[in-house]
Amino acid sequence: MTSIPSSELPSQEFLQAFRKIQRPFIVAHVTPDADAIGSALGLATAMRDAGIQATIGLPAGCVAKRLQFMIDLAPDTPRETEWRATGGFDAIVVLDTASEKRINIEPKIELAGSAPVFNIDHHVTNTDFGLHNWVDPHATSTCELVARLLKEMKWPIASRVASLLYAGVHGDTAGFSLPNTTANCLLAASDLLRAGADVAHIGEQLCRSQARTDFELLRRVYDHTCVTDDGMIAYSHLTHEDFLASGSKPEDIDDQVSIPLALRGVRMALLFTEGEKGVVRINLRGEGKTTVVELAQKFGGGGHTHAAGVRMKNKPIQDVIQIVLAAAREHLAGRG
Ligand SMILES: [Mn+2]
Repeated sequence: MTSIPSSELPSQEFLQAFRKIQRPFIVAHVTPDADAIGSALGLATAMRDAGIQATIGLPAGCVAKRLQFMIDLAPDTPRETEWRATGGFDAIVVLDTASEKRINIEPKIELAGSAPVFNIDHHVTNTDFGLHNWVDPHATSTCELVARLLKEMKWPIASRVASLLYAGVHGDTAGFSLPNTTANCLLAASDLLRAGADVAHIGEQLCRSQARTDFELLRRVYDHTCVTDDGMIAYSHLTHEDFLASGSKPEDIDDQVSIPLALRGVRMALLFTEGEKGVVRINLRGEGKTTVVELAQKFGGGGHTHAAGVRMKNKPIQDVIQIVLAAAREHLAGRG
């Protein structure tokens, strides 16, 4: 019988400092996904349940329609739309965010004064920007890390917190189906179920609750999907006009790259979207042994080994497609 390796915990120094927090301001990354929302709102709610005055920072209008259900799981957890120097916060906890420039609150933390920054993340490209850093690139999700942290702190996990964290683990593993899925992640999910995570509700909300506008956007992703002659790379795009015509917003782009990735034999999928005029976002996914983070970094982006992202400004979307596709071919051929 193989034993399951114990999950990594933060350093003792991190834990000691974390235990002293009384009034944290908790933030995550721009265009928050299920893991960003789940970890930030889950941790804030759990800390409040433990008697700590936690507040989450979340700009107005940044949550995708399909993830609004997560906010509704903990509607009473206090939220601020921007950093308030007058908030009297004694710590800033940054979750699921690879670098300071990706923080989802203005102004960025360098303006926040003397409060220490705790950086909890699983991005392999994390820059260790905090005073206290806990980065575990082997974790599926930041929600998995928060679940470990809550267990270590011996704080109770209420069912709504369990649901928030479960949603993040589900989101970052595409329902426990990506190569990042580990035995430890399934154990963490099991703990969350025991704590009352509502699997059916989360599954329905994440997988079977598309708004008509999102459905219309997906139709266009299918319609625009192309495959390279060798069948290795599938890619699609959404122009700014596609967003306007479908009634969708930039924050509604989440995992639509899974559509080109779903084609048999495809090793890499790319989705190019111009939700915001003049800015092309690229979502990259690798299947099996194909990693994409190096390709993303080549264009100034980052993320995880098999799931990464890039933003490119002031270039027509068709030019961006040609440039990135050429680099993707090189990368797959082992020359990139
Ligand atoms: Mn994540």
